Amino acid sequence: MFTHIDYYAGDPILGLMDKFVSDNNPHKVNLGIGIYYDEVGELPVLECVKTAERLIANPITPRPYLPMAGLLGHRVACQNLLFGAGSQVLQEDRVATIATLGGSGALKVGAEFIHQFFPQSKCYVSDPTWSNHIAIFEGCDIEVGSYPYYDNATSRLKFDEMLSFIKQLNKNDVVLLHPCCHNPTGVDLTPEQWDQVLKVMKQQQLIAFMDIAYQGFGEDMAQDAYAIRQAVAIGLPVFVSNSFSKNLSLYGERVGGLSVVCPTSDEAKRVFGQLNYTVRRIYTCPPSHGGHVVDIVMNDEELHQHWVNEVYAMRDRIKAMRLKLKSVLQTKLPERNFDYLTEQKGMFSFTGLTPKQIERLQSEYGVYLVSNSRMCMAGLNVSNVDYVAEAMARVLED
Ligand code: KET
Repeated sequence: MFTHIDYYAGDPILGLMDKFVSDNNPHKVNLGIGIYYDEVGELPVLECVKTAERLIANPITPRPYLPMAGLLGHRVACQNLLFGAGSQVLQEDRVATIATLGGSGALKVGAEFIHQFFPQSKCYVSDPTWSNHIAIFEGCDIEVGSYPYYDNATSRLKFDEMLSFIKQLNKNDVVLLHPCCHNPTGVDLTPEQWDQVLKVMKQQQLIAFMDIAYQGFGEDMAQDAYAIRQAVAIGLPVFVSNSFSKNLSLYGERVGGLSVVCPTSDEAKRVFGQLNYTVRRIYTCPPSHGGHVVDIVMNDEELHQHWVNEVYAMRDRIKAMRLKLKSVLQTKLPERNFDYLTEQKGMFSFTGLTPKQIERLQSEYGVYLVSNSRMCMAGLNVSNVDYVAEAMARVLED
């Protein structure tokens, strides 16, 4: 009965995690999946989250279904973070926001919505992008293409090509953008470049879909949302998927949000209703635990500030590891240029290592990178960075 079903080859990122866990190499280092590990290689529970957990557990309360859109406090938290508390667009009630199952859930609900209400729209993703972007949109029967983004030869942005490509797209086509900490390359646009891209998108009447999974890991909370806020400022239709997996270290709780910025508050109501209905048809409502954590941490002034500081500490530790890895590699291989390691932002660096070199890192040294050469810098720490540098230098030398 099921023999016509193909075996699933596994996910290029999640599959790597399983392989890493079963590796017996005592020196193994996981630089695959985008997870932040602390200076001793542990997955942290943020202090602000611990406080929220204590409040939730005392007393233990009943668990009713949540509204389809999730908790109001969760939704407000997403809005304030993305658009700025008290911003004009929020005052005008023009943003429809629902709580979602992580950033992935937001992408899925957003893509379903686009497929239903803009059936002619194609979606364009950066080349390269997070592989699940393509899978999620194609999974909603949307045709996916790609726009030029990263130049392997120079480790830089192909900005002019990107801009001219976007200039020839059709009305209502969707352009999926990473407002900060581009996954997988770590190469972001400058504010001036964003201004130009968004202006062209507005002229062409395109739809921006901004996927922000690393807010706070690039520059700061506001600067990382620059592209989103600028798109709103020039009146571009914007979908925003945001994730709290990384910046609240709540990966398994599946917390995120989907926001759609509309021209009027009446349209925002219509969109909000249909987003609710989309959720109802797929999973009815989000789970409550993570939503409560988000609500408590984000909407209490003191806890919120504590959280921001904790995110910036994670960001700064990653930056320090970038510097350290670069300086060790530079000493070992002075003829090569490793500037890209400190120029790229967020959790990832695109190393340009070949599939063979990546395979050797894994089998000979237990150092795991994604096959597209992406390295998660947040897996480095003072105890393993020299080992990783040595392993990289060895495979680069041969
Ligand atoms: N968007 C981007 C850009 C992203 O990197 C991830 C996760 C997500 C959305 C999903 O967020 P979540 O809230 O977990 O649903 N990326 C890492 C994990 C993964 O592949 O699922 C990664 O790239 O390693």
